[in-house]
Amino acid sequence: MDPQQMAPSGPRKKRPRQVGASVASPPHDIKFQDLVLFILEKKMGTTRRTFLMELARRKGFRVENELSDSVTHIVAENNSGSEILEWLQVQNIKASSQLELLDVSWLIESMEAGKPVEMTGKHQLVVKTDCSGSHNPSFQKTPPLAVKKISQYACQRRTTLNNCNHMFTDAFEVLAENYEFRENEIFSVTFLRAASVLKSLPFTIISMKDTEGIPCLENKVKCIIEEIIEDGESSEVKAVLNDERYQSFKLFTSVFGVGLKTSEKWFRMGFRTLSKIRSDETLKFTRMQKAGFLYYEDLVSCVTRAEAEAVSVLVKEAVWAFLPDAFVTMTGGFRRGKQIGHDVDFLITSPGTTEAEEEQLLPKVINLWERKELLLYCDLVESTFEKSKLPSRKVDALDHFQKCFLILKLHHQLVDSGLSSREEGKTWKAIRVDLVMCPYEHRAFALLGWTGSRFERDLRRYATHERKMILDNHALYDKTKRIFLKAESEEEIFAHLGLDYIEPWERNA
Ligand code: DCT
Ligand code: MG
Repeated sequence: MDPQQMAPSGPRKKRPRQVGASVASPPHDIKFQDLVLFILEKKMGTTRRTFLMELARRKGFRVENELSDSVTHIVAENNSGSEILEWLQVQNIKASSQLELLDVSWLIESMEAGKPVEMTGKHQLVVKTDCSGSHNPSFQKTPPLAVKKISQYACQRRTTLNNCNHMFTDAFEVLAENYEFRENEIFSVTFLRAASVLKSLPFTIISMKDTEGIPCLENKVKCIIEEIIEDGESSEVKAVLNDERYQSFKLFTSVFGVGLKTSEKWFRMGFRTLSKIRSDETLKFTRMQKAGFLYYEDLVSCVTRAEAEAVSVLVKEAVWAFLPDAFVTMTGGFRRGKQIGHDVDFLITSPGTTEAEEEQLLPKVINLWERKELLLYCDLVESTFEKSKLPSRKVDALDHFQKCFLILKLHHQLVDSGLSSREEGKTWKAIRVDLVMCPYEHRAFALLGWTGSRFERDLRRYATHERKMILDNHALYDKTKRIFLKAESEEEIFAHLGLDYIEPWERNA
């Protein structure tokens, strides 16, 4: 199917539907127009929150699904005023207009009374002010707050692994991948950006009203959201999942070393299964693809955190055998708190080493593993660092550090003390491991880059468009001042860019 045909051609025809109310519940009359409530899920839990929201609505209260400008009161349970403020800050919501923080006891009493009861000190949640040196902590009334706009840049949003919008983001990721397979980068990026922004939301979208004010949601994206809200699924996503080309590309690219070009070729030749490809004698495979087929089962089954930790021990042992002062940091998805990954990424750097020592480390490590018969595949890429001084303008470009792409043999007994049950016979699992060696003065930039995810690309986009700076895995260049800005830590890079610091586990955009 042509990518153009895959795109929805315009807004979907609408069915009569309640706008603004939860799709799951019938509309209720609002009796108390002056109050707009938002019930905080934190420490309360989804079930209780949903129950209270429904009950309050039935009693005539206006309860919003999300925190918006119109909200006048936040209702929370087991949270102090400071905790709510902290939560608001994490959601990127800053203080500015009038907003009250109330304990759930006020809502319960009000519902019992059938009308809002007076808000007294016992209901109002207070925020501790700075009380340094004082034995008598002073309190202030809830400060004014207002909802801050959600940024179009992922680097200005906090995106943890706690995704409340899986239903939508999974759909967008399928569509983005399909467009990528069809080399339609624009549409692919549209859906990836949409997925990224929804992952940062602290609430689940349950009506189209919830999408108001959210950036990166183009019309074609909103059509899919609307369809999922109404029907529980998207017909376009369903069609893609059943599409032969999508299924084949998905299968072919699951082999290490197989990209879009090879997949296209195999698809055109009429291949649909890996077994047919493997057994075809006319096909030529690269060394990478041969390894990909050889260890296919192991490599498609994701790397667990326990396996990643076991690999980390191996890497540290090997690196420290040659450079005892080296820093070895697990980067990639595991540094962002993920429990599984497709590989394990490590950044290695060492203060006070000569260039020659640095250059020799990865070859020595590889050699050691080869002697120990742990090396199943290795591709060492030499550093091209000196040749390019300026940060790259290409946001997707590879960096110039020396690195190696490996497949290591990880013995089961090294993982979880070998406790978990395994298939009989084979005593190890093949694991993809990437090692990057970077000069010590560039470690902060390399760490930021290799921690990922797409977040990092948005950080570069932000630097270019909002700060007239160029950021890459090596450096940050200020085009206005024409200088490189040094940084010893990731925090310093954020500060140079004028951004609030975002922790690695908040970078799962
Ligand atoms: N990276 C980079 N430059 C590249 C390739 C990758 O800076 N040319 C960064 C981005 C993410 C990080 O390195 C690790 O890459 P992956 O392992 O592909 O991603 P991941 O987030 O670790 O995901 P997974 O869990 O699938 O390994
Ligand atoms: Mg990784």
